[in-house]
Order: sequence, then C-alpha cells, then structure tokens
Amino acid sequence: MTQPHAATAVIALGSNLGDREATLERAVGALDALPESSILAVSSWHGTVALTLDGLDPEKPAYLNGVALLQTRLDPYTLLEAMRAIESENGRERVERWGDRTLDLDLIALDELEIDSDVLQLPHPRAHERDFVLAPWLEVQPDAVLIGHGPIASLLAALRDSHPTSGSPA
Ligand code: PH2
Ligand code: MG
Ligand code: MG
Repeated sequence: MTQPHAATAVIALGSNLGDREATLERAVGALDALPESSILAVSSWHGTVALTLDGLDPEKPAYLNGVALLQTRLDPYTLLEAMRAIESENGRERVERWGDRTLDLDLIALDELEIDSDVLQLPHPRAHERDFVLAPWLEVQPDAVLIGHGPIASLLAALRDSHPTSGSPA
C-alpha cells in the first residue's frame, strides 16, 4: 500500500557473517529498488563488537553497521515486509534472538510516526541505547531527534560517557 506523501525512513543495517560489506551494499541497492522509494543517504560502515543478550561479546564475529535514509511512500507495514524479504534474499536465517546474521535490517523511525503494535514499534524501542545505530545515523542526519528521547547527538554523547568502549571496532 502506498501513502499520498513521501516520508523518510531511518533504516539500520547490520551484518556479522559472510562478505559483510558486499551484503550491506546489495541491501542498499535492494532498498533503493523498492517501489515508490529511493535512497537519500548512506552512512559509512562501522566495525562494531557483537552485542548479545549477555552483553558485548568480542568472541563473536564482529559486525559492520550502518544507517540508510530512504524516502518512501510505502506504508510502514509494507516497508517492513519488504525489508524482511531483502533479509531472506540475503541468506538471513532466524535461528536465535540476537544471533549471528548475514543481514539485519531494522526500521528505526519513519518521520514522526509513533506505532506500538505486535509486529512494529516506532521509533525502534532500543535505538536510543545502541551506539551502533546512533553513530552512523548521526553521520547522515546530524540534527535528528529520536521521539521520546531527544537529539541523537546528545544520546550518543551520553552513551559514550557511560560506556566509553561500546562503539569501538572489533
Ligand atoms: N544487532 C543485533 C544484536 N547485536 N550487535 C552489533 N554490534 N550490531 C548489531 O547490529 C547487532 C548486534 C540484533 O539485531
Ligand atoms: Mg537489529
Ligand atoms: Mg532486526
């Protein structure tokens, strides 16, 4: 389903298996190729330590993370479905929560939209505490504000004050 007005989607990309950079680049191309959608900006790829349910784990394969801005007229649920399809096309298998993956695409925000449904929460409920989302996001949208939490520049600074090493590459 499409909407009358274009919105800007903030999409976080991550990979810690296979040829990470090639997969992320392919995902950006696939997002750009979605109907009624075009990529506005893509951050650089940041090497990050894997965050697991038990905390940061340097023994796990390291991630490459980035953020893309996608202008789109797709409604949020159609966009989410399309993102899942791109994950599957890139070898994503859903084995364990927060497990290793060839490709993870997370919808972080869609303009000012707030949604709290079973399948989708916007803005993403954990984005404010994730260095690997905030740092690349800041590159492409320095004045962005995360609804309910504040300017992402302040969130990232606060996070780095409390966990000085959380964003460093593996
Ligand atoms: N994604 C996860 C779990 N852990 N760790 C890093 N460094 N980067 C991620 O993108 C990531 C993670 C679940 O989506
Ligand atoms: Mg994720
Ligand atoms: Mg995900």
